[in-house]
Amino acid sequence: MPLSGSLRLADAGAPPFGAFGYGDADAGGWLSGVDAQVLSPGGPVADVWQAGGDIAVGTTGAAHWRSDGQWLLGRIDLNEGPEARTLEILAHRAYQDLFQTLKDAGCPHLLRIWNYLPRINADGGGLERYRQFNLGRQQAFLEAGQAAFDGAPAACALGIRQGALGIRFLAGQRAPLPIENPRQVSAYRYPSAYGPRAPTFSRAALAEMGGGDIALFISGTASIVGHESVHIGDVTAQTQETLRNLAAVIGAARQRTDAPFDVTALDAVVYVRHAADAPAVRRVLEAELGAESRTVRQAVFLEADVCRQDLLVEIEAHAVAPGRLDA
Ligand code: 3EB
Repeated sequence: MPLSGSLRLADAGAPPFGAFGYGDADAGGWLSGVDAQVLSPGGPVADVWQAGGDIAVGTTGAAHWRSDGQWLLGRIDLNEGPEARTLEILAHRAYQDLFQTLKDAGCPHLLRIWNYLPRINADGGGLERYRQFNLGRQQAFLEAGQAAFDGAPAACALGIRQGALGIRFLAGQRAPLPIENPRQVSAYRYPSAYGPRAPTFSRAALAEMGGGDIALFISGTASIVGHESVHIGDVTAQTQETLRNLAAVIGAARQRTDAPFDVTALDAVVYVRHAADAPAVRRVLEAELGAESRTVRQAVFLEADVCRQDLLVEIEAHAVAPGRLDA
Protein backbone atom coordinates (compact mmCIF):
# COMPACT_ATOMS: atom_id res chain seq x y z
CA MET A 1 0.00 0.00 0.00
CA PRO A 2 1.24 3.53 -0.65
CA LEU A 3 2.56 5.68 2.17
CA SER A 4 1.79 9.34 2.50
CA GLY A 5 2.57 11.87 5.16
CA SER A 6 1.76 15.43 6.04
CA LEU A 7 1.95 17.85 8.92
CA ARG A 8 -1.31 18.71 10.60
CA LEU A 9 -2.73 19.72 13.93
CA ALA A 10 -2.17 17.07 16.56
CA ASP A 11 -5.86 16.59 17.33
CA ALA A 12 -6.77 15.36 13.85
CA GLY A 13 -7.91 11.93 15.05
CA ALA A 14 -6.25 8.58 15.58
CA PRO A 15 -3.42 7.86 13.17
CA PRO A 16 -3.99 4.89 10.85
CA PHE A 17 -0.28 4.12 10.77
CA GLY A 18 1.76 6.43 12.92
CA ALA A 19 2.76 9.96 13.66
CA PHE A 20 5.53 12.04 15.12
CA GLY A 21 4.34 14.87 17.30
CA TYR A 22 6.03 18.23 17.60
CA GLY A 23 5.68 20.26 20.73
CA ASP A 24 4.28 17.81 23.21
CA ALA A 25 6.28 15.04 24.87
CA ASP A 26 3.32 12.71 24.39
CA ALA A 27 1.17 14.32 21.73
CA GLY A 28 -2.11 12.79 22.81
CA GLY A 29 -1.61 9.16 21.81
CA TRP A 30 0.52 9.82 18.78
CA LEU A 31 3.49 7.56 18.31
CA SER A 32 5.84 10.01 19.98
CA GLY A 33 6.42 13.69 20.47
CA VAL A 34 9.37 16.05 20.43
CA ASP A 35 9.50 17.94 23.69
CA ALA A 36 10.22 21.46 22.46
CA GLN A 37 8.44 24.79 22.66
CA VAL A 38 6.12 25.45 19.69
CA LEU A 39 6.50 29.03 18.44
CA SER A 40 3.95 28.92 15.62
CA PRO A 41 0.33 29.93 16.30
CA GLY A 42 -1.28 26.52 15.65
CA GLY A 43 0.26 24.86 18.70
CA PRO A 44 1.43 21.22 18.73
CA VAL A 45 1.44 19.53 15.34
CA ALA A 46 1.86 15.94 14.23
CA ASP A 47 3.55 14.55 11.17
CA VAL A 48 0.94 11.94 10.29
CA TRP A 49 1.79 8.94 8.13
CA GLN A 50 -0.94 6.92 6.45
CA ALA A 51 -0.45 3.44 5.09
CA GLY A 52 -2.61 0.37 4.56
CA GLY A 53 -2.77 -3.20 5.74
CA ASP A 54 -2.38 -4.77 9.14
CA ILE A 55 0.03 -3.03 11.47
CA ALA A 56 2.49 -5.08 13.49
CA VAL A 57 3.81 -3.49 16.65
CA GLY A 58 7.22 -4.53 17.93
CA THR A 59 10.03 -3.80 20.35
CA THR A 60 13.70 -4.39 19.56
CA GLY A 61 16.02 -3.38 22.39
CA ALA A 62 15.12 0.23 23.09
CA ALA A 63 13.32 0.64 19.76
CA HIS A 64 9.53 0.69 19.53
CA TRP A 65 8.19 0.29 16.04
CA ARG A 66 5.09 -0.13 13.90
CA SER A 67 5.15 -1.74 10.49
CA ASP A 68 2.63 -2.81 7.86
CA GLY A 69 5.31 -5.03 6.27
CA GLN A 70 6.15 -2.42 3.69
CA TRP A 71 6.83 0.66 5.82
CA LEU A 72 8.16 1.09 9.31
CA LEU A 73 8.00 3.94 11.80
CA GLY A 74 10.17 3.62 14.89
CA ARG A 75 11.32 5.52 17.89
CA ILE A 76 14.09 5.14 20.44
CA ASP A 77 14.36 7.14 23.65
CA LEU A 78 17.42 6.52 25.80
CA ASN A 79 18.22 8.18 29.09
CA GLU A 80 21.77 8.96 30.04
CA GLY A 81 23.78 7.72 32.97
CA PRO A 82 26.39 9.77 34.78
CA GLU A 83 29.43 8.28 33.04
CA ALA A 84 31.70 10.17 30.64
CA ARG A 85 31.26 9.76 26.86
CA THR A 86 27.68 8.94 27.63
CA LEU A 87 26.25 10.35 24.42
CA GLU A 88 28.73 8.44 22.28
CA ILE A 89 27.76 5.22 24.03
CA LEU A 90 24.04 6.00 23.85
CA ALA A 91 24.16 6.89 20.16
CA HIS A 92 26.03 3.68 19.43
CA ARG A 93 23.49 1.60 21.35
CA ALA A 94 20.52 3.42 19.83
CA TYR A 95 21.74 2.90 16.28
CA GLN A 96 22.55 -0.76 16.99
CA ASP A 97 18.91 -1.19 18.05
CA LEU A 98 17.73 0.80 15.05
CA PHE A 99 19.59 -1.44 12.60
CA GLN A 100 18.44 -4.57 14.43
CA THR A 101 14.86 -3.27 14.13
CA LEU A 102 15.21 -3.04 10.36
CA LYS A 103 16.27 -6.71 10.35
CA ASP A 104 13.57 -7.90 12.76
CA ALA A 105 10.82 -6.09 10.88
CA GLY A 106 12.12 -6.96 7.42
CA CYS A 107 12.16 -3.30 6.37
CA PRO A 108 15.79 -2.79 5.39
CA HIS A 109 16.01 0.71 3.91
CA LEU A 110 16.07 3.89 5.97
CA LEU A 111 14.23 6.77 4.34
CA ARG A 112 14.60 9.41 7.04
CA ILE A 113 15.94 9.81 10.60
CA TRP A 114 15.15 12.53 13.13
CA ASN A 115 17.64 12.91 16.02
CA TYR A 116 16.97 14.96 19.17
CA LEU A 117 19.88 15.38 21.57
CA PRO A 118 19.58 16.88 25.03
CA ARG A 119 22.04 19.80 25.47
CA ILE A 120 23.54 19.19 22.02
CA ASN A 121 26.17 21.96 22.23
CA ALA A 122 27.28 21.32 25.82
CA ASP A 123 30.71 19.96 26.61
CA GLY A 124 30.79 16.23 27.13
CA GLY A 125 34.17 15.87 28.81
CA GLY A 126 36.50 17.47 26.28
CA LEU A 127 34.28 16.95 23.25
CA GLU A 128 31.02 18.67 22.36
CA ARG A 129 28.09 16.34 22.90
CA TYR A 130 27.01 16.52 19.22
CA ARG A 131 30.50 15.37 18.27
CA GLN A 132 30.28 12.52 20.78
CA PHE A 133 26.99 11.55 19.18
CA ASN A 134 28.64 11.55 15.75
CA LEU A 135 31.31 9.15 17.03
CA GLY A 136 28.82 6.59 18.28
CA ARG A 137 26.47 6.99 15.32
CA GLN A 138 29.11 6.51 12.64
CA GLN A 139 30.59 3.56 14.50
CA ALA A 140 27.21 1.80 14.59
CA PHE A 141 26.67 2.48 10.87
CA LEU A 142 30.06 0.97 10.02
CA GLU A 143 29.56 -2.09 12.24
CA ALA A 144 26.13 -2.74 10.73
CA GLY A 145 27.48 -2.46 7.19
CA GLN A 146 25.19 0.54 6.57
CA ALA A 147 26.22 3.32 4.19
CA ALA A 148 27.86 5.97 6.38
CA PHE A 149 29.10 8.14 3.52
CA ASP A 150 27.60 8.19 0.02
CA GLY A 151 24.09 6.80 0.38
CA ALA A 152 23.62 7.69 4.05
CA PRO A 153 19.99 8.39 4.94
CA ALA A 154 18.45 11.85 5.11
CA ALA A 155 18.42 13.10 8.71
CA CYS A 156 18.30 16.01 11.06
CA ALA A 157 19.90 16.50 14.47
CA LEU A 158 18.55 19.09 16.88
CA GLY A 159 19.08 19.98 20.49
CA ILE A 160 16.44 19.82 23.17
CA ARG A 161 16.86 21.18 26.68
CA GLN A 162 16.45 18.02 28.67
CA GLY A 163 15.20 14.47 28.62
CA ALA A 164 16.25 11.41 26.69
CA LEU A 165 18.18 11.05 23.47
CA GLY A 166 15.28 10.69 21.02
CA ILE A 167 15.56 9.13 17.59
CA ARG A 168 12.65 8.65 15.18
CA PHE A 169 12.96 6.79 11.89
CA LEU A 170 11.07 5.82 8.78
CA ALA A 171 12.09 2.82 6.69
CA GLY A 172 10.80 0.96 3.66
CA GLN A 173 11.46 -1.92 1.27
CA ARG A 174 13.34 -0.02 -1.40
CA ALA A 175 16.51 2.01 -1.12
CA PRO A 176 15.91 5.74 -1.57
CA LEU A 177 17.95 7.85 -3.96
CA PRO A 178 20.37 10.06 -2.00
CA ILE A 179 20.66 13.71 -3.06
CA GLU A 180 23.48 16.13 -2.23
CA ASN A 181 23.61 19.93 -2.33
CA PRO A 182 26.03 21.37 -4.92
CA ARG A 183 26.53 24.45 -2.69
CA GLN A 184 27.68 22.38 0.28
CA VAL A 185 30.36 19.84 1.05
CA SER A 186 28.64 16.56 1.84
CA ALA A 187 28.29 16.37 5.61
CA TYR A 188 29.88 12.91 5.66
CA ARG A 189 32.98 14.58 4.13
CA TYR A 190 33.21 17.47 6.61
CA PRO A 191 36.83 18.09 7.67
CA SER A 192 37.84 16.89 11.14
CA ALA A 193 37.70 20.48 12.44
CA TYR A 194 33.98 19.74 12.96
CA GLY A 195 34.64 16.63 15.01
CA PRO A 196 36.66 13.40 14.88
CA ARG A 197 33.92 11.54 12.98
CA ALA A 198 31.71 13.15 10.37
CA PRO A 199 27.94 13.28 10.67
CA THR A 200 26.15 10.46 8.89
CA PHE A 201 23.52 11.90 6.59
CA SER A 202 22.74 12.85 3.02
CA ARG A 203 21.28 16.27 2.22
CA ALA A 204 18.05 14.71 0.96
CA ALA A 205 16.55 11.49 -0.32
CA LEU A 206 13.96 10.61 -2.95
CA ALA A 207 11.76 7.57 -2.42
CA GLU A 208 8.94 5.88 -4.30
CA MET A 209 5.93 5.82 -2.01
CA GLY A 210 3.60 3.71 -4.15
CA GLY A 211 0.50 4.92 -5.94
CA GLY A 212 2.65 6.90 -8.36
CA ASP A 213 3.93 9.25 -5.68
CA ILE A 214 7.50 10.29 -4.92
CA ALA A 215 8.58 11.61 -1.54
CA LEU A 216 11.38 14.10 -1.09
CA PHE A 217 12.90 14.04 2.39
CA ILE A 218 15.09 17.09 2.99
CA SER A 219 17.55 16.84 5.87
CA GLY A 220 18.12 19.61 8.35
CA THR A 221 19.33 22.54 6.25
CA ALA A 222 21.15 25.57 7.61
CA SER A 223 23.32 28.55 6.72
CA ILE A 224 26.34 26.54 5.60
CA VAL A 225 28.19 27.13 2.33
CA GLY A 226 30.95 24.69 1.48
CA HIS A 227 31.51 23.41 4.99
CA GLU A 228 31.48 26.78 6.76
CA SER A 229 28.74 28.49 8.72
CA VAL A 230 28.02 31.89 7.15
CA HIS A 231 26.27 35.07 8.39
CA ILE A 232 27.32 34.53 12.00
CA GLY A 233 24.98 36.41 14.35
CA ASP A 234 22.55 37.47 11.58
CA VAL A 235 19.40 35.38 11.75
CA THR A 236 17.80 37.10 8.74
CA ALA A 237 20.76 36.41 6.47
CA GLN A 238 21.06 32.87 7.84
CA THR A 239 17.43 32.21 6.95
CA GLN A 240 17.95 33.60 3.45
CA GLU A 241 21.02 31.38 3.00
CA THR A 242 19.08 28.39 4.31
CA LEU A 243 16.40 29.02 1.69
CA ARG A 244 19.07 29.15 -1.03
CA ASN A 245 20.30 25.77 0.22
CA LEU A 246 16.78 24.33 0.24
CA ALA A 247 16.27 25.56 -3.33
CA ALA A 248 19.62 24.03 -4.36
CA VAL A 249 18.75 20.65 -2.82
CA ILE A 250 15.36 20.69 -4.54
CA GLY A 251 17.08 21.61 -7.80
CA ALA A 252 19.41 18.62 -7.41
CA ALA A 253 16.45 16.36 -6.62
CA ARG A 254 14.57 17.55 -9.68
CA GLN A 255 17.40 16.27 -11.86
CA ARG A 256 16.43 12.77 -10.67
CA THR A 257 12.63 12.98 -10.79
CA ASP A 258 9.85 14.66 -12.70
CA ALA A 259 7.83 15.15 -9.49
CA PRO A 260 7.20 18.92 -9.27
CA PHE A 261 8.87 19.65 -5.94
CA ASP A 262 9.12 23.32 -5.09
CA VAL A 263 10.44 25.28 -2.13
CA THR A 264 7.03 26.95 -1.78
CA ALA A 265 5.19 23.63 -1.34
CA LEU A 266 6.92 21.83 1.54
CA ASP A 267 5.89 20.44 4.89
CA ALA A 268 8.60 22.15 6.89
CA VAL A 269 9.78 22.23 10.48
CA VAL A 270 11.65 25.42 11.34
CA TYR A 271 13.97 25.18 14.34
CA VAL A 272 15.11 28.47 15.87
CA ARG A 273 17.75 28.62 18.57
CA HIS A 274 16.27 31.73 20.20
CA ALA A 275 12.48 32.04 20.46
CA ALA A 276 12.82 35.81 20.00
CA ASP A 277 14.17 35.21 16.46
CA ALA A 278 11.04 33.42 15.25
CA PRO A 279 9.31 36.58 13.88
CA ALA A 280 12.42 37.55 11.88
CA VAL A 281 12.67 34.04 10.43
CA ARG A 282 8.97 34.09 9.54
CA ARG A 283 9.36 37.48 7.81
CA VAL A 284 12.08 36.04 5.55
CA LEU A 285 9.98 32.98 4.70
CA GLU A 286 6.97 35.16 3.90
CA ALA A 287 9.02 37.57 1.80
CA GLU A 288 10.79 34.83 -0.18
CA LEU A 289 8.05 32.19 -0.45
CA GLY A 290 4.80 34.13 0.02
CA ALA A 291 2.69 34.27 3.17
CA GLU A 292 0.08 32.04 1.51
CA SER A 293 2.51 29.38 0.30
CA ARG A 294 2.05 25.88 1.66
CA THR A 295 5.53 26.01 3.14
CA VAL A 296 4.74 29.08 5.22
CA ARG A 297 1.19 28.10 6.16
CA GLN A 298 2.15 24.55 7.21
CA ALA A 299 5.45 25.34 8.89
CA VAL A 300 5.87 24.35 12.51
CA PHE A 301 8.29 26.61 14.38
CA LEU A 302 10.08 25.00 17.31
CA GLU A 303 12.60 26.36 19.77
CA ALA A 304 15.60 24.04 19.55
CA ASP A 305 19.37 24.18 19.47
CA VAL A 306 21.17 23.62 16.18
CA CYS A 307 24.20 21.34 16.00
CA ARG A 308 26.71 24.17 15.47
CA GLN A 309 26.94 26.91 18.08
CA ASP A 310 27.01 29.60 15.38
CA LEU A 311 23.82 28.47 13.60
CA LEU A 312 20.60 30.21 14.64
CA VAL A 313 18.10 28.46 12.39
CA GLU A 314 17.64 25.12 10.64
CA ILE A 315 14.82 23.99 8.37
CA GLU A 316 13.89 20.41 7.48
CA ALA A 317 11.06 19.38 5.23
CA HIS A 318 9.38 16.73 3.19
CA ALA A 319 6.97 16.73 0.30
CA VAL A 320 5.04 14.10 -1.62
CA ALA A 321 4.14 14.61 -5.28
CA PRO A 322 3.22 12.46 -8.27
CA GLY A 323 6.13 11.44 -10.42
CA ARG A 324 8.78 8.88 -11.25
CA LEU A 325 12.45 8.50 -10.33
CA ASP A 326 15.08 9.17 -12.98
CA ALA A 327 12.28 10.08 -15.35
C1 3EB B 1 24.63 20.71 8.74
O1 3EB B 1 24.31 20.96 7.58
C2 3EB B 1 23.66 21.13 9.81
O2 3EB B 1 23.94 15.22 12.27
O3 3EB B 1 22.25 14.18 11.37
C3 3EB B 1 21.78 18.81 9.59
C4 3EB B 1 21.14 17.61 9.31
C5 3EB B 1 22.79 18.84 10.53
C6 3EB B 1 21.52 16.43 9.97
C7 3EB B 1 22.93 15.21 11.56
C8 3EB B 1 23.16 17.65 11.18
C9 3EB B 1 22.53 16.46 10.90
O4 3EB B 1 25.70 20.17 9.05
C10 3EB B 1 23.49 20.11 10.88
